[in-house]
Parts: sequence; C-alpha cells; structure tokens
Amino acid sequence: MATPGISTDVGGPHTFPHKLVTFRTKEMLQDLYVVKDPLGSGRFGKVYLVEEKTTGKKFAAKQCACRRPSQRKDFELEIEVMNELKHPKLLHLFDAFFGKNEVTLVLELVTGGELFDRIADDSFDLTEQLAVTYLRQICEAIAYMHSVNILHLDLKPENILCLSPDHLDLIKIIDFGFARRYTPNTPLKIMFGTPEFVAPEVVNFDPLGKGTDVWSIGVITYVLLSGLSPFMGDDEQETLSNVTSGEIDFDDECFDEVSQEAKDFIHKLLQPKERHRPTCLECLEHPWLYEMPRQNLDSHRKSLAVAIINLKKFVSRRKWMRSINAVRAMNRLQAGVKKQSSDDLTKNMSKLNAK
Ligand code: PIT
Repeated sequence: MATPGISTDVGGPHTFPHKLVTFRTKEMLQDLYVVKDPLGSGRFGKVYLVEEKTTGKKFAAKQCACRRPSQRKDFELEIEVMNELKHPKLLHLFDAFFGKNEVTLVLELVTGGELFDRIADDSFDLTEQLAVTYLRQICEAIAYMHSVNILHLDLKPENILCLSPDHLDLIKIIDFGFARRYTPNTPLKIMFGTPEFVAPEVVNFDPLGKGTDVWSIGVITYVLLSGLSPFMGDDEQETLSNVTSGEIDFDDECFDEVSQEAKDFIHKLLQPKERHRPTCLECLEHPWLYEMPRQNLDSHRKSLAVAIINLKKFVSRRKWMRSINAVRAMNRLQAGVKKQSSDDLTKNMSKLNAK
C-alpha cells in the first residue's frame, strides 16, 4: 500500500502506450471507431465514448467545430503539444481527425468526471489529506510540463478529471488548447484564460512564465480547501481587478479547519510577482505537500465540513455561469455581431470562455 498522499503509478487501467498522432481525414474516423454514448458536453464541445473497431478498446472522442483556418491552426498546435506530453497525470491523445468543419480528437478515456463535481457529491468526504493527494498530482503533472518547457495556461477545476468512479483519488489534467511553448528570454504575452484563475501578469499583458501556472494552482488550492473563490467579483471586470490587487485573506470561518501549512502554501503560490512564486518542484517540497502525507495525523483526516458546503455552492454557481456563457455565445453567433466592450481583455475572455 502506498503512503497516503504520495502518488506512485497513477496511470490506471486506461493508460496506453504513447504514440505520435498525425492528422487523418474525417472519413477514417468512421472506419476505425464506433461512436457510442455521449460522455459530456458543453465547454469542450461534445465528448463521446468511442470504441476502436480492431481492438475493442474504449476512448473518449472530443468533437469541436473548426471552420476558420485560424481555428485549425489552434488545433494543430494543441495536437503538437499533446504529442510531446507523456505523463500519467496528463490526458493522452490517441488520434486526430479533420473534417471540413470540425475536428475530432480521440483521447484517453477517463470516467470519473470533473473532480469538483465529485467533491460536491453527498457521498464524498473531502479531507486535507485528500486535498494534498490532489495537489501533489497536479504539481507533478505541471512540473513535468514545465520540464519540457510547455505551459498549460488554463488550469482550473473543470480541467481536472477523476480517473474512474473507483479511483476518485486519482486525477488527470485535460485541455491543452491554450498550452504554449515557453522559450526563456522570449517574452510570451497572451490574453486568455479564465478570470478567476488567471495570474496578474495575464491581466496586465506582461510576459508569462512557469509561475503563471503556479498562480492558478494556488487559486485551485484556495478553492479546494475553502469552497471560496479568492478573486471572484460581481463581474469579470471586478474579478480581474481583484486579481491585479492580489490581496487574499484567510479570514473566513472555513479556514479555521485548515492547517497553517496549507495557508502558507497558498500564500507562497499567490505572490503577485511571477518570479517570486515557487516552481512546481519546490511546491512538491513544501511542508504541506511533503511532510504532511508522511505525518499521517488524525487531524488531517477530518472532514472539511464548511468547505464542502461552500464547494457545493461553488460548483452549482459555475454550472450556472457556463450555461449563461453558452447562451451568450449562441446569441452572438446568431446575431453575427461581436460583443461591444471597451476592455479588450474582457472581450477576449468572454469569447474564449464561451468556447
Ligand atoms: C475524457 C472523458 C471526458 C472528457 C474528456 C476526456 C475531455 C477531454 C478534453 C481534452 C482536451 C481538451 C478538452 C477536453 O482540450 O468526460 O476521457 O484536450
């Protein structure tokens, strides 16, 4: 039995050997795979369960509209990035098909659903020990991405899936649609992401770095342990201005049940200056992620009762926001007009969030 909180092999039953994916035509998809039930829909387009005809192996197929050449370029980049990534905590790409108006990515199948949805289930019991298990896996995955100089740039709860209903303690990171190669000394300036989880340098259009992902991990940790979103404002504009002010506190009563080490961890990750944040490897050496699993204390196995109540509200609020975004995107498409906004960043973000 592995030490609690310290991941060993975490590939699980759905792992398959890594292979380089090249594009194929849409017609070949039907030749090679049988499309079965929908697995989910919404934010990533549609995801279906598919079965490879020759082997009977099951995969997830993500289907997205891809009409403009620029969209096709984005998918080509996503595929290029996924081809480079081989880590048990990162969802693997198996095949890719281009049609005239859509792209289908055949991906490793995970069946546990979104991590935060599972935590919001009544049967789930969130403890700090379990939170450490998740954060170790996230930091291991992103440390690996950073070791090959790729930034994820869209880390948020929706992009963390549970391996299977029987392995809710094991996670996989998904969605490399915003991932970018990081070249030291070449400034990378991009305006996208999800307002609640983006770092101040994204909002300020300053150069991004590995610390940009570390900030998002800090926000995810804050939400996981409290159910509260540290920078959430009444609208996107206010959220972004809260991010740049960078002030967080642990005043809410829910933090009474959270250890000092956890608060110190969050504080270190949410440093306003990118270069002041720890690397993912340093995160893994922080006492919260390194010593706590080895202490194995009863206090770390207590339910985070207040956080659980807050998390249920957090999950339902985000579901509501997603459906509003989907309706807005539809209206924009139908009207054929761009949303008018004086702020370029807000404009870009709402477009991307509705994607
Ligand atoms: C699964 C099961 C499931 C959803 C997904 C995969 C989605 C994966 C995904 C991968 C990406 C992306 C967006 C979503 O950009 O319910 O096995 O690369």
